[in-house]
Amino acid sequence: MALFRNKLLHLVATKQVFGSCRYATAPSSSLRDVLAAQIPEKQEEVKAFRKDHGKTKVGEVTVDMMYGGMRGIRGLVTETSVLDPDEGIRFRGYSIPECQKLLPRGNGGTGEEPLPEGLFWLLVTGEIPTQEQADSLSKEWNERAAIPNHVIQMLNNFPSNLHPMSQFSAAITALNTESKFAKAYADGVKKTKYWEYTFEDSMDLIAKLPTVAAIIYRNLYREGSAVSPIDMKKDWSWNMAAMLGYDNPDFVELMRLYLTIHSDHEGGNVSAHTTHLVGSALSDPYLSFAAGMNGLAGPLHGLANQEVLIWLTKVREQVGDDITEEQMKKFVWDTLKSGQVVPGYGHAVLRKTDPRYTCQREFALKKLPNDPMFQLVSKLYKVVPDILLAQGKAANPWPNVDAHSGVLLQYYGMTEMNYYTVLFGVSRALGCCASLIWDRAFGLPIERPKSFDTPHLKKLATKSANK
Ligand code: AMX
Repeated sequence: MALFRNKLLHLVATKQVFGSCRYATAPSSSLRDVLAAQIPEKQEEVKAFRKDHGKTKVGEVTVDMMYGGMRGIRGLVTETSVLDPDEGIRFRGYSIPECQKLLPRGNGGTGEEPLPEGLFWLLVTGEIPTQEQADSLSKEWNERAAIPNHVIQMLNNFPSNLHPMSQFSAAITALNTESKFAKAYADGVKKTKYWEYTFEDSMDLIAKLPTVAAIIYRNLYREGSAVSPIDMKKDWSWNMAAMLGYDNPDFVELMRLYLTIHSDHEGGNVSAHTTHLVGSALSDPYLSFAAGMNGLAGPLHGLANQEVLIWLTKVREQVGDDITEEQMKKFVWDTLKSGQVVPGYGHAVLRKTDPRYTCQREFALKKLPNDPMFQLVSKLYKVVPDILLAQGKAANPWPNVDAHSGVLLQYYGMTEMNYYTVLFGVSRALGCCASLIWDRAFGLPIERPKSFDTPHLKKLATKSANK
């Protein structure tokens, strides 16, 4: 019976039963079932592709690329999203404005922004979910949200000077007592079943993160006050806002937008790549994602959102809100001359304003047009790109996602800048986990690129140049 059901689901998913009519019956509201139906087809597709093109060259590697952070090397397969230098991110082919338009909405906010549940469904399956499918994920995550006592105790025992990101990463590592993948592996599960346990762990991990994040927040900034229990009627973002102690419907909506847009940025960024790399050793999803979070905690990556607010606060303290364009320019130049980067500007791949910046700016224009900090961010947008161009170093003078996010959070009362990267981390779990599931479905091997020392590389380069 189960076999027949899986076969039928497969036929429905591959449209062999109902032709162009996508769902002649109600679509399955189980993400696992939809995925289970897709995987065999995708495995066959990749197998055939590799058979035809396994030896086809798709790029080259130069010496500069090797010393230059592997920039531009085509070396990873990530199904969930692709980043275009000019256009920005597309999640499974959909731009951010398209996601804002097409993905299901939630209750309890203002209904303007998409549910991250819908985005996760899209990242995993490549399909825009129905409202029912997105709601089923909210329900499932609520059911999986409980975290074990040893993690709560560990968080409660951390000293207040331990950075929230260190607490977050440590808690995720310790959550691996719950890993179904690790247990199944120890029990000798077959490789073809790895994805199922990775899926289970991913769903559990995503479900548990808002509670972990809320405990850290309350311990550090709300005198250790108790986190309210998960409300089964609320979605993931709404529950998180409530657990953090924020009930403004606009903040709930902001959380939905925030958790959607920070989720994924193709495979090469530090957090996604690290999660994938560590996962390739078959470390369970908790260990893999915790490693990714240690990368997100770097100031050139996710910590930049904290750095931006610290920097903006300095501007306000030293010059005030009525800062002129000339004063602003001087402040930016002083930052550069002191050898620091302008946080929130530049990107390794993007060459235009980050659409994640743009959609946050649109949110701000609607909800907080007169906020002094937002005005400051807008003034910066006018002066920084020209200065970075004049300095002539940064390949991309335009703002990235981190230039804007802190400003929105502080407006609703979340002024604790050190905490901002934790929210980024909660969101990034969606992309990293969706990718891990497909890594296991494709049976990708342990990652192990070849490295050389400089003498070997010189020999290789000379040989290549003399050919
Ligand atoms: N301010 C000052 N200098 C900058 C700069 C900025 N915002 N962005 C790049 N540069 C400098 C680099 O430091 C580098 O200088 P160097 O030659 O002296 O080492 C030079 O310009 C060339 O760098 P690049 O090729 O343009 O960038 P990259 O790919 O090496 O690095 C990034 C990309 C994001 C790390 C860099 O632009 C940066 O440091 N930006 C500020 C920090 C930030 O906002 N990070 C968040 C990025 C998004 C994210 O991951 N969350």
